[in-house]
Amino acid sequence: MRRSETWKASRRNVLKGAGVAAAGVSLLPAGIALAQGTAPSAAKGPKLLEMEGKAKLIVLGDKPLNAETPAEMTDDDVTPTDKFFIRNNGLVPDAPADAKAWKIKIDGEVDKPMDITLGNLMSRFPNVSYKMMLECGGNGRSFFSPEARGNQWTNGGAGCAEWTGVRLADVLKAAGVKPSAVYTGHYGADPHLSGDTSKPSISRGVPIAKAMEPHTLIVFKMNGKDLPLIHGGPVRLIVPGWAGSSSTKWLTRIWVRDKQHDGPGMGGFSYRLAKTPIVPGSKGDEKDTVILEAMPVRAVISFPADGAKLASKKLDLRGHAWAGENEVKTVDISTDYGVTWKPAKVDAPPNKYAWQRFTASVDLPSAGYYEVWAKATDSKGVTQPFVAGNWNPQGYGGNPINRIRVLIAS
Ligand SMILES: Nc1nc2c(c(=O)[nH]1)N[C@H]1C(S)=C(S)[C@@H](COP(=O)(O)O)O[C@H]1N2
Ligand SMILES: [Mo]
Repeated sequence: MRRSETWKASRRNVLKGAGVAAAGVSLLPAGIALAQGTAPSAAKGPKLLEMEGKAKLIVLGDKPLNAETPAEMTDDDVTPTDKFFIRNNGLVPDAPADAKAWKIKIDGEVDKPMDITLGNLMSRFPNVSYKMMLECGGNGRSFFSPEARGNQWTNGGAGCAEWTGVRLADVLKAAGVKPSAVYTGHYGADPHLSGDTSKPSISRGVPIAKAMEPHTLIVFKMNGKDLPLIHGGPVRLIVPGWAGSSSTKWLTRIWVRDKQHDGPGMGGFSYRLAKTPIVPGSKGDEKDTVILEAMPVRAVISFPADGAKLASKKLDLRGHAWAGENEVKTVDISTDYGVTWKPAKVDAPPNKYAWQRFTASVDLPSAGYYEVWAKATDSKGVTQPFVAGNWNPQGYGGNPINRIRVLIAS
């Protein structure tokens, strides 16, 4: 049995403990966090998703629906569709009666604007499949102190599925990209939260170079099956390695722009980082922000579960690590609160933008309480900080070292 017994009275209590995140990452020592977890208000625990075809993900919000994958549910090399996180900004549109007749418009800075059906798209352009990360820009937000605005993702706003589709570059080349093209603007069919269908719930885009990258796909299959409605079916974009918000679900239009796109989700503090560090908790100035593009380096332990009670001092640790545009070079493990580190074994990714499995054999010196920390370093030498740094009002880029707690039976 892969899942380990949980020794805490209730893991949920810990999840809900005042500002204490699931993986125990907090400014407080974990022992204190556990004690706080017994607060009466915490007794209810997180709400778990009840949806056909989906596992019991942790619901972060109902309207719009947002749900994250608990770390111990991320142990698969390819994230099964039922375990994949959900992030919506608006409402879920109705499923079309005929998926193949779904239309996508390509217009703006192209020689031959087109309206192409999904059926045509599938047959006209080469179909390709890659295992690629999709990660919400807000993943890790809960680790910021003071709290940043938005869904309090721990590390579960990320997954690596196998996506099948056509290259956006092939479609744009067929439309003839003009030299004036600098950015894309993406639109989906989901109604705004208000129910107003004339107002996009979100409309982001990417620089034309990222749109033309051979891994940026218009996708119609997830893990070999028709893309489910909740994940943007029948057709969506996957812009791998970058904030998930540009991977538009229910894709209806790609507007090729002669300037940076300015749809909802491009301005204000949305998907933006502070250009120069600002005081945590301060208001900040929109003018001093830059667009969040690639996601930062992160390792997440998938086995054992946080709070596992283990019989042996020797544990076989597993997890995944990824790094936006870059490859993960090393993952290091510490069992003494970051004083000493030992390298884990890191597998090569099956293709660019896939997460990488790491494994480590950890020998703990005695029975009792331990924390196991995992830290990834990417091909550029960039590693994870001990705490979420570079605070910004909407909490992007929070990627502190991953921590789990284990209790070794005596
Ligand atoms: N049309 C549309 N596309 C969207 C969104 C949305 O609200 N509407 N959410 C985006 C965000 S913020 C993320 S992180 C991913 C989540 O995709 P998933 O729900 O399949 O995990 O979809 C992106 N695409
Ligand atoms: Mo997102």
